Amino acid sequence: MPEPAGTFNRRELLACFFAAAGGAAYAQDAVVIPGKGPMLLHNDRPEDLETAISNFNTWLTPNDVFFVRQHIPRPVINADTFRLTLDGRVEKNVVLALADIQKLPQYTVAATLECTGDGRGFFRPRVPGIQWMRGAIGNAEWIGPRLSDVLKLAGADLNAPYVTVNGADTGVAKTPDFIRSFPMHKALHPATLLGLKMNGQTLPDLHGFPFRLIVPGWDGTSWVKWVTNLTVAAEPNNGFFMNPGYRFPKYAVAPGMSANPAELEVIEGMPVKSYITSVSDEDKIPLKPTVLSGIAWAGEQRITKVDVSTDSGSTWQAAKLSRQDLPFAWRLWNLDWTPPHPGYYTVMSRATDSSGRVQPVVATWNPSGYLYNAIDRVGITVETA
Ligand SMILES: Nc1nc2c(c(=O)[nH]1)N[C@H]1C(S)=C(S)[C@@H](COP(=O)(O)O)O[C@H]1N2
Ligand SMILES: [Mo]
Repeated sequence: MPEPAGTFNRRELLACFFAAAGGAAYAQDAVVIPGKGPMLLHNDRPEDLETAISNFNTWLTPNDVFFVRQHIPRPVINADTFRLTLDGRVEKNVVLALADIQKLPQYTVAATLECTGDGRGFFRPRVPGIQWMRGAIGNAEWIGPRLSDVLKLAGADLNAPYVTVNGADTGVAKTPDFIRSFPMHKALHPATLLGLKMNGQTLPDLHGFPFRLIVPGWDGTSWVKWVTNLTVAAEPNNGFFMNPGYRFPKYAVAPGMSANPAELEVIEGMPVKSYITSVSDEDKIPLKPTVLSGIAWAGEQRITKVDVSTDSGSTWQAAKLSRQDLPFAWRLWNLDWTPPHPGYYTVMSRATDSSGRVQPVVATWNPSGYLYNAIDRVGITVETA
């Protein structure tokens, strides 16, 4: 059996281990999750699985190594009896089966899905919660009908301000039901889908079979899996996962301090961010010409530039960006580099987007550890061949 964490570097593993020592459920032994390849295990019930950085060298992230995030145990789904109910501000309540969703015109959207807590493990002081490092993210091609076409089947009031979405998982013990609301303008966006397929395959159970929301450019929390209810509403849902969950301070708070609840805002579009993926911490590479490469993304914006430094940020060089430049999907970048001499190097990547946002040197600390997006940094040793 493959070592599930074998492709993680020591820093990532240690962070995970220390997080586990802090109380989170963590199995030391390899657990094989059906349908998944080697992943870093944060929790096994429900499954919270992180992708190893070495899987980010391709534009599409294969389904079997795509990260998984669940708050409550995964529902048991029977495709034949699964139903989606549309209600609230609609002409008539409608109950739909999988076949009804399959009959609608199908669209393909490539989009990066990133958990709001991706990179939480980097925040200092530490923040409670899953200590994701770089791997709570992936890029996939999603296929399904537009959410707007689904809403129209019930004669939804498209001027209503919100759509509330519930999935088949229900609350257990102290964890409430996972319900999210989002503004009608995003629900009606042509790239917002009810996804049936992921990278050409039927949506896997772990990723929301029979269908999940695809909300390009927005944080993973909005991408509700196993959707059972769409409610057209005048007000956003006020359950735990909308308030106080998944909110970000309007004004930055001092690290370690709490935020004023009245100044917490719902998270929507994601920030600008990049990773170095061709090398990881503690790698040793030979003294010869090499190619540094990685990925960059920016929520609802486009990536316009990635700068790379091989001297701890003293000087920067523009990397080459892949020609493939689609909204909502990450872009690959690379830079030819000939190390001038042997020794230790700190390699950094810094992305800029179409709205002028640039990755910060220090990510904005916040009490829930969301939206970590500091300049990426990897320490490697160049050895005389
Ligand atoms: N029904 C339901 N949908 C959900 C969740 C959940 O717990 N239940 N988790 C959300 C969060 S926080 C994230 S980051 C993404 C993760 O999607 P993935 O597991 O397909 O990678 O699903 C979202 N959709
Ligand atoms: Mo998430």
